[in-house]
Amino acid sequence: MNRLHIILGDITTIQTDAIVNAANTTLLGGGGVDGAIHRAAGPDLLKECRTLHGCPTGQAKATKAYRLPCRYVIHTPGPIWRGGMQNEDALLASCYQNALRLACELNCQTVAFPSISTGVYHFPLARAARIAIDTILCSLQAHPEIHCVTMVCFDKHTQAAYEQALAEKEQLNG
Ligand code: AR6
Repeated sequence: MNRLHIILGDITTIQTDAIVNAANTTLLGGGGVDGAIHRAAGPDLLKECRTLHGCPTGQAKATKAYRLPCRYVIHTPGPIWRGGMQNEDALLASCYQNALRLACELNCQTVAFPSISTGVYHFPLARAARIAIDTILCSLQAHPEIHCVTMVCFDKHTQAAYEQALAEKEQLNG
């Protein structure tokens, strides 16, 4: 059974146990997908985020989802791209790994991710997609309790990059 799906869509509309937010380290909202999630969840999300006192890059913290059609929002600040020598690859992998570990602790069976760090944080898309796909597939093996992960891409260019990364991985594994 295929447990990783790549779709085109708006993550705020996805019915799943948890959605992941590409946050910043303050966890106090921002633009992009973070702004969309806060708008759709309503002001109580920000109230709960204030109690978390931020989150380091690559780590993850969960809140309730309020008006969103999911149970939890898992907030993870991705790395800002600074040329590739500042541990960006490992930090991006940590985001996916820690978000899925937390989802598991919260008994989530279905999780949706946006393309972390490839917007305002300018992580190169193909490189980010390969890291995301590798890390998600690896984490799914470690967590059989998670039934399915959906990568929710906001535009076709992003979707194509994730599909390409998954195809490369499948080719490699025969
Ligand atoms: N659903 C799914 N994906 C979306 C949505 C949506 N509703 N809206 C945007 N995206 P970005 P980052 C895509 O910039 O690079 C925020 O201000 C978007 O097209 O949201 O990790 C935070 O507070 C892109 O493909 O996140 C941080 O300060 C992807 O989500 C900073 O931006 C990520 O783009 C984080 O930057």
